[in-house]
Amino acid sequence: RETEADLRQAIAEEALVLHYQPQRRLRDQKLVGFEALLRWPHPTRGMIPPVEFIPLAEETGLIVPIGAWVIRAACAEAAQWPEDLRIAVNLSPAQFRHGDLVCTVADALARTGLPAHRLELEITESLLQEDPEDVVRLLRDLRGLGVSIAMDDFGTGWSSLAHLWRFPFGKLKIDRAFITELERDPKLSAIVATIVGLGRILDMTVVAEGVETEEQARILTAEGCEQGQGWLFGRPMPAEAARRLIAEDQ
Ligand code: G
Ligand code: G
Ligand code: MN
Ligand code: NA
Repeated sequence: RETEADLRQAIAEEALVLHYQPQRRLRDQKLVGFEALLRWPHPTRGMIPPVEFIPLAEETGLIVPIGAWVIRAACAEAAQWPEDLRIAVNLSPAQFRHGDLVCTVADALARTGLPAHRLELEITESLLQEDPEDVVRLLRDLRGLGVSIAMDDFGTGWSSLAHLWRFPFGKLKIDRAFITELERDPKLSAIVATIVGLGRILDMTVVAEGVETEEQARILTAEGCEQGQGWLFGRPMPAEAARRLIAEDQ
């Protein structure tokens, strides 16, 4: 198992990397952006996935410097892409508790020259469970910079609908759990249709996560879901592969 010392060393050596997973418009499969996903290429253990070290990073507070690096690196990469492509970055609750997140984001945009509207920050419902008023204030400050805020893993968390009323998200990402069984259970089509309807009324773009089959994409398109992300459209890939995909897609 990796230790705090290993992780500190990885940060010091700038050994962490970002992979990028494509997001597409369902109607015509047009590339609309990528989600940045953190990876730790370990000298002996191969590529360590984030589920294995983000909990450690959160416990130790290392997620704050790691998260700041992720924001900066993702913005720097996206600044090289065509102007119509966005970059989505995941945020941990700890990043809201410590450090100056608004300054970190503003600084990353200023340094990389990425226009704010091309950056999307993904949060999960667990964040809003903590201290809703403080968090909502911070989210408003972030939005004040011109970035958009997406609710990740939507539908699985605690009292989801209350959050939609509390804060104007730019995007709702329907959790993979709802998409996986979409072909087998019509109840799930109804749930997806309801989320899509909510998104339309509240002016939030709805994205389906974990789209793996053509049939899932077909059902989602029929329900009016706007965008998809998942293995059908592309796995998370290194920056150079993402650049090649962008070039092929133009
Ligand atoms: O590809 P996947 O195994 O990459 O990601 C697993 C989980 O790790 C997801 O829930 C994702 O939100 C989270 N994750 C990936 N990259 C980051 C990151 O840069 N910061 C945070 N806080 N979470 C991340
Ligand atoms: O941030 P979030 O929790 O949404 O992280 C996305 C996670 O989902 C990452 O671990 C990513 O590798 C994974 N993922 C992305 N697309 C698919 C997919 O089509 N199927 C499955 N099983 N996992 C996916
Ligand atoms: Mn995410
Ligand atoms: Na998610």
